[in-house]
Amino acid sequence: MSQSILPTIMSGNNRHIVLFGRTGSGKTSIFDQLVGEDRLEAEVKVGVSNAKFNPIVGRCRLGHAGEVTVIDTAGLDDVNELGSEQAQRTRNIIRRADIALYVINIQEFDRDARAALQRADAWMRRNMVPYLQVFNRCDEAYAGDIAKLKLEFPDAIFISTHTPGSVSLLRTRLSQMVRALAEKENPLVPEKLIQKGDYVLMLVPDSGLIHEYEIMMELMRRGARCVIINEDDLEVTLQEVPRIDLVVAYARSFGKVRDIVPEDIPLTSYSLLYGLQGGVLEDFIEGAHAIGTLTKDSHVLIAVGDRKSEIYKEIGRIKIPRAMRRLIGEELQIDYSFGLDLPENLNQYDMVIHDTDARMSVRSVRAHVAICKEAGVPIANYGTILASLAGILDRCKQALLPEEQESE
Ligand SMILES: Nc1nc2c(ncn2[C@@H]2O[C@H](COP(=O)(O)OP(=O)(O)OP(=O)(O)O)[C@@H](O)[C@H]2O)c(=O)[nH]1
Ligand SMILES: [Mg+2]
Repeated sequence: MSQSILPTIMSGNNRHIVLFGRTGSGKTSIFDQLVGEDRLEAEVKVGVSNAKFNPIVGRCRLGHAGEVTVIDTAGLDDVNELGSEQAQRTRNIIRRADIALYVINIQEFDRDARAALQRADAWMRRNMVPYLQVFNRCDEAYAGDIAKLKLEFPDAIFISTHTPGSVSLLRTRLSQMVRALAEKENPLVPEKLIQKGDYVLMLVPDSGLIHEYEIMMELMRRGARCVIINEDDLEVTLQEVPRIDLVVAYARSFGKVRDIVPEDIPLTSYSLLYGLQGGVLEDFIEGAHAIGTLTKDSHVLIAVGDRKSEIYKEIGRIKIPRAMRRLIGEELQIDYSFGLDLPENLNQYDMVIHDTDARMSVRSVRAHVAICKEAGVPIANYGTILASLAGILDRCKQALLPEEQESE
């Protein structure tokens, strides 16, 4: 599969379930049964039915949990396998998954396979991917062995693709897992940020609402009253409207807005709200603090999802580099990466700044945060960097993550 197909299959709002595991464990057999029964669309068969090098994608309906995307990957004998492009690609797919299935051939569950499972387990936890251990080929195993393993791995599922009905057990389990994900999801507007009847001032550009619309609708659903204005009208509106409980601005206008909006009115941005929803805002805030450690010899990477996006052209290309060089030194080296994958050589950077692209799924953003954490490189997004450059990072943090809430 060419790299360019990956973004297509890995974006979109469907939940993604990835099958991975050692060679011959039965991933493709499980994939065929999950997808085959209720196939809604033929998979992207680029390498023609060969998952050796190409992930294969299909869709499957999981009862109440709705439609999910299922991805079959090539055998990966050890999740920590280095050096191979295929292993790297598989890891990147797993990192973006909502749920991963680690498929184990129960017949070959020897010491070596156990050690591989432990490494996979540690890796999955580090990358924050919910996963399920699937012991396959149980038709060939002794009942006593299965019973022992069930005690040892109480959360695992034991199936066989050769036994009719076995995969429906897996479907049921997956459906539960998918529904549990939805329950854990953060709301787009945090519970305590606004109350019914609050007045929210929303700054929007002349070009009209696009992603702001989603936040506005969420505010309205929660009973807030939204006043939508152009940035130039901020000062006069603040005087005319008797009460404002929240201001949602563009992070790029923080520099202007911070002096106009009184300190006691919470101030935030669209990108900060999206970061909070994705569960990565705290990481981004921590990453943005690293600005204070940069010197003129530092090396910064701006990771951009879509090089054609207006936000990148305005913020990533011009505004942030200019402001950072003014602060740190003209010599500050800034590189760019494009697309869904971060470059391999992350270690050489002192900081990664993540593009705010609403088309990039929460899954991808989380994966990037996990990858940077693993590499020990601070990662921020446009919103937190712009807040930091405007000197209001703490103020923005206080609005969305007030101290007293953290201990709850
Ligand atoms: N007895 C038995 N054989 C199975 C079962 N599931 C899969 N197999 C067989 O195991 C072999 C490998 O299965 P695949 O589904 O291709 O395994 P895979 O994990 O996709 O293999 P790679 O893609 O090469 O890593 C095939 O011959 C399958 O027919 C099972 O539940 N019981
Ligand atoms: Mg296969």
